[in-house]
Amino acid sequence: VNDYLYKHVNPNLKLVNTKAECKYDDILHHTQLTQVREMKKMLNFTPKGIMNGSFAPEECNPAMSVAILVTYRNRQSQLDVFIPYIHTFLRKQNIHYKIYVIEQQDDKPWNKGLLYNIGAKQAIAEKFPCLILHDVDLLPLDHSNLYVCLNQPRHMSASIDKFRFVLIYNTLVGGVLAITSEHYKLLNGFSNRFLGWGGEDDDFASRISANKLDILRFPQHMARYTMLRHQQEPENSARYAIMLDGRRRAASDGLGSVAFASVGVRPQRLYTLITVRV
Ligand code: NGS
Repeated sequence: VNDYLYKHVNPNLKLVNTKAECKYDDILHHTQLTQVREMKKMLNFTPKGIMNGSFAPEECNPAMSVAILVTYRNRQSQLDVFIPYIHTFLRKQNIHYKIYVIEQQDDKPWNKGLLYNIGAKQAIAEKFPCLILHDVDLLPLDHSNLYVCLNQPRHMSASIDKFRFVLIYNTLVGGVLAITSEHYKLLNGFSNRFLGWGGEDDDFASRISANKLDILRFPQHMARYTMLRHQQEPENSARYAIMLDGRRRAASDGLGSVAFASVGVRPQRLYTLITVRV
């Protein structure tokens, strides 16, 4: 971004004076600095107080219990950053939370909606009233971005460095989304039919509006995230066609109709792993 700024400065508009050039690095890289600070803390990371991916504050009664659902396949290096980072972040938020990593363990097309439905079923069976659907490549930068559910679904990652901290479209719910278990059930969860990258979140957004729910957001400066770089799953070329009859399908395709070859639940210290074969 800095290079971009310098290259595109119009020399004719420059003020002629003796002052030094303004520097933008500190401003532009502010979040990166935050990230570096957090990364340093991660190096000293200890799993104190965490069991099966779950943590509750000792000194007070948390107002909310939250299940963090992280869909995942084949990105070990990101998981290695995400898990200590998010525990470090969440342990300061005075909430009771539990992290579930839902891993698709086959080479079939990526089915994120199905993975979320399977994770949600487990979290709901364990009586979590609030679900936070979380991409493994997004790290929250602002401690004011509380990981709790509100009375309407809340899109938490409205401001991502990859998109220069701008919300790319109003109905976006992908990235990080907080939704009560009640609302998740009301919407019949995600469609299970989106195979490959893209569209399942937009289909979920249309379920939200079909059920007359809103999408809430905190102010941009509280909703900033940095995105870890990675290769994207292959695009789903059929996604627009599937979205077209989304509303008609919503009742028959979702949380109530998950189908899979096998599911296993394996508690580990830092997260509960749910393995899925589609
Ligand atoms: C839209 C996709 C969404 C996706 C969003 C942001 O175009 O699934 O981009 O993607 N919708 C369709 O493809 C229909 S991102 O660049 O953050 O990976 O979430």
